[in-house]
Amino acid sequence: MKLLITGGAGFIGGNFVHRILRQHTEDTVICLDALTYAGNRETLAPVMDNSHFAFIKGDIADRAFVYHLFEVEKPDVLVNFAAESHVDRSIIDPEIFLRTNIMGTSVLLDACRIYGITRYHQVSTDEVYGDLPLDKPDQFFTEETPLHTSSPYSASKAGADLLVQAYYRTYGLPVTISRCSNNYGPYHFPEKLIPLMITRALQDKPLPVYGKGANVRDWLYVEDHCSAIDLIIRSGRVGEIYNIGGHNEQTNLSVVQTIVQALGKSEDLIQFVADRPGHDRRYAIDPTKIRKELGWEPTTRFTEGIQKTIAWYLNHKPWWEHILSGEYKNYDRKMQGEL
Ligand code: NAD
Ligand code: TDX
Repeated sequence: MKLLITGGAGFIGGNFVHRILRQHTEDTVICLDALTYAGNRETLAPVMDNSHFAFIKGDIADRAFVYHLFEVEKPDVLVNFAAESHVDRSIIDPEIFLRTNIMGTSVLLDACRIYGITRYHQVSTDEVYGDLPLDKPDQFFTEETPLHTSSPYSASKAGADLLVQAYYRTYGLPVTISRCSNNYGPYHFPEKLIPLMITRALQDKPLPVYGKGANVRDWLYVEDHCSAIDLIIRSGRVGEIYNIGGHNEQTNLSVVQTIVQALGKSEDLIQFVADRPGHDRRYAIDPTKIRKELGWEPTTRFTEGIQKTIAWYLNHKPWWEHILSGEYKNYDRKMQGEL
C-alpha cells in the first residue's frame, strides 16, 4: 500500500508515520508537509533514511502542486493530518485556519476524485461537537451528536468534515472520518497544554492555567490514536465516522498538578490567568462504535502515558529547545503577557 500522509511533520502525523514504517514494513509512505511553525523535520529524522519513506515539502492548498504530486506518485490511500491545529491561534487570526483546513481539504478531495484513490481518511476532532456541561458526567459525544462548534479552529474542522461527507455522497469517494479527543505524547508542539506545562516547569517558569482550571479534557496517548486510524484505513467501513477516545477525563488543573508533582516542582509555579474566549467546558468521547466494529481498545493508561511523555521531553531537550529558540518565541511571549 502506498500512503500519502499529509501533516506528517507535525505531532500526530509524525507519530503515525513512525508507526506505519515500524508496523507495516511492506507499505510505502510519502509525507507531504508545508513545514509551518508546527512542522518539524527533526520529528522525521529517525525515518529519513528509510527506503520506504519520502518527504515532500508542499502546501495542501496549492492545487497545481497537489495535482502534480498525484500524477507522479499515484497514492493508494491518503490520510489527512495537515491542519492549523491550535485553538488560541485561531482566536487571534482565523484566516489561515480556513485556508488550510477547509480549502486544503477541498484540494485533496478533488485530487482524489480526479486521480482516484482507494481510501481518503480525514483526521478530525471531537471539538466539532462543541462542548458538554460540567455537571452531566453521563453525557458523551457519539457519532450522531450534532456539530456545534465554538472556535474558528473547530468551525474550520467541521467545514472540512462536511466537505468530506459531500464528496462521499455526491461523487462516491471512498472516505472515512475519525474524531478523536485530546492527544498527548512525544513530538507534541509546546504551545499545547501538556508539553507547554512540562517544558515551562522544567525551566521554572510560571504555568498559565486558564480560568479556574476546571475545564475537562479527555486525554488519549498519541500511539492509541494512531492505532485507531491504522485500523480504520484498513478495516473501517467507507462513508463512516468513528469517534476515538479512552474515557480519561481530567480537569486542566489536575493535569498540571500531576506534571508539577512528577517533576518535583512547586505548585507555586501555577498561575491562574484570563480564560480563553468561548472556552469549551468539557469534551468526552463515547468510543463504543470503534470498539464494537473494529475491536479497537486504547492500551496506555494516563498514569503510564504521562510518565512516558515527561521522560520523552526530559530525554529530547534539543527537540523542544530548538523550537523555543525560534519563531515560536514571540507567540509564547505574547501569550504570557510579556509583549
Ligand atoms: P500539528 O499542528 O502538530 O501538526 C500539523 C502539521 O500540518 C504540521 O506539520 C504542519 O507543518 C502541517 N501543515 C499545516 N498547514 C499545512 C498545509 N497548508 N499544507 C501542508 N501541511 C501543513 O497538529 P496535530 O496536533 O498533530 O494534529 C494533526 C491533526 O489531528 C489535525 O488535523 C488536528 O485537527 C487533528 N486532531 C488533533 C488532536 C490533538 O489533540 N492534537 C486531537 C484530535 C484531532
Ligand atoms: O496555556 C494554556 N493553559 C490552559 O489552561 C493552554 C495552552 C491551554 N489551557 C487549557 C485550554 C484547554 O481547556 O488546557 C486545555 C487544553 O488546551 P489545548 O492544549 O490548547 O487543547 P484544546 O484546546 O483542548 O484542543 C486540542 O484538542 C483537540 C488540540 O489542540 C486540537 O487540535 C484538537 O482538535
